[in-house]
Amino acid sequence: MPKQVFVLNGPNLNLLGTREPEIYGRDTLDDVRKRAEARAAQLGLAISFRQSNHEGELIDWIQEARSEASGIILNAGAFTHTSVGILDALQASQLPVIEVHLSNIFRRESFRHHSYVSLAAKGVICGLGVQGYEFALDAMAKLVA
Ligand code: CA2
Repeated sequence: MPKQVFVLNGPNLNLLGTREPEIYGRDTLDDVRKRAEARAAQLGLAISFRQSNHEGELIDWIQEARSEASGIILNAGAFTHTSVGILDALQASQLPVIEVHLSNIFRRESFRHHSYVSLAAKGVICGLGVQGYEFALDAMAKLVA
C-alpha cells in the first residue's frame, strides 16, 4: 500500500492562475494538483490534494490526516499568519509537516514574515512557485520512508 500524504491548500488558492500572475504564476490549482499527482506517483506516494477557504474545514482535514495519512504538505495561505487553531491541529496530528508557499513571504509585507505553521513544520519551502510542491513531495517521501 502506498503511503498517503495530504496536500492541503488554504484560502484564495482556488484563484491561482486567474489573477496576480506576477506573484503567484500562471498555473491554476488544477495544474498544481496534476503536477503533484505525477510527482507523487513517481515517488510511490498516494496524495489527497484539497483546497478550502474555511479555517475549520482545514482543521478537520488535519485531524483526519492523523488517522489517514503519513504526512501533511500545507500551504495555509493567509491562515499561515493568523491561525493558532491550525497550529494546534498540526501539533496534535504528530505527523511530519512541510510548509509550502508559492511566493517568497520574506520579500513581501512584514505581516507575512511570521508563520504559525512553521512552529509545527519540519521544513519550509517558499518562493519557488509551483515547483515547491514537487520539492515538498521529494522531501516528504524521505521523511515517511
Ligand atoms: O505564497 C503563498 O503561497 C501564500 O501562502 C499565498 C497566500 C498569502 O496570503 C500568503 O501570505 C502566501 C495567498 C493566496 C492567494 O492566492 C491568490 C492567487 C491568485 C489571485 C489571488 C490570490
